[in-house]
Amino acid sequence: MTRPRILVARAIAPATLDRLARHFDLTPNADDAVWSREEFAARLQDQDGVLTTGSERIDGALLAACPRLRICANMAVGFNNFDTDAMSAHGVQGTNTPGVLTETTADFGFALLMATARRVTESEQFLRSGAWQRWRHDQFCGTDIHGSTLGIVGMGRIGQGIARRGAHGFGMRVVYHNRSRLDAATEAECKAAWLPLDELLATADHVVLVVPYSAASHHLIDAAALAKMKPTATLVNIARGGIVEDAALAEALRERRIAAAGLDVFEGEPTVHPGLLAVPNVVLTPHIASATHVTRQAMADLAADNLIAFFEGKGPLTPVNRPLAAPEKIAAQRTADR
Ligand code: 8YV
Repeated sequence: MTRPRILVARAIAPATLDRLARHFDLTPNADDAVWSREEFAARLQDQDGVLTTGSERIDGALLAACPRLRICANMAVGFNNFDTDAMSAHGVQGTNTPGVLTETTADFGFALLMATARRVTESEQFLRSGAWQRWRHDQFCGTDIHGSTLGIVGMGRIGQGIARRGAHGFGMRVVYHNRSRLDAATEAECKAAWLPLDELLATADHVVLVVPYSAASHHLIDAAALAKMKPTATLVNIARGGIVEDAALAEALRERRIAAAGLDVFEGEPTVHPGLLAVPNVVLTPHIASATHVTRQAMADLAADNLIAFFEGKGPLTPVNRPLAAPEKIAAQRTADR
């Protein structure tokens, strides 16, 4: 029996590569080389599956060029890099890595919130520059976390983790906005109350974005939304670039229309809007919310588990689409299974 051929698009944990190599004819990207879209498509030509990260775009054009491909296992909970409709139409399964990064990402959301509200990186830069001469009563005064109102936009697993930290750890009043309301028991556990977005923006001392990226959430936080926030408020984005209109945010920060922002994700990352680099009242991190050793290993493992389960015929563990039956893929599966 020939083994399925799997491409790993980026460097990942060696232990996971070893495990994958026991099941598949594996092509890793050991050097973490940067591939153009064309090169990626060329490398995918003869592959049955691919392990992607959030950086590889899988769309109709790519799938049309890779007829053998049957599964894309994303090592990320977000899967806005997948055109799931095109994948379904091409009979390609998509999977993601929910659950394993929830608490780690919620921890980081809180770290970024605290660093932003209490001006941690701005004051460190001041110290490192040698500018610190003496104590001042108003030096780097920020905004309190404890006892303040936390507004969470997007109340999935990670949003709920942030709510629990805020309500139970810091005595915050928690309000949230989500397409659908949580059930009463989850609201009670998170001590969180649903609000319309406009009201949340006007009420919250700290707004944390954890909503998935989609056409509906593109530029959800634009100049008009920022204008609704308190001038003392902080904004934290650990969701996706593109949910915030970075140019509008840079202007709002420069004009102190909101107090500060903490950003782990950016429109067009790794490029960062120059207006954000120019203002002091923003904490900037390079998309690291899930970056702990344990969690990145768990994400790689779950992506691998999805590939293994799929090719063992057990079905994917954490699917993100329902592929339509594609006769040529089924024929390919039968051939591979022989
Ligand atoms: C990943 C993420 O680090 O899981 C997600 O959706 O944004 C991050 O945890 C990134 O997408 C790499 O795959």
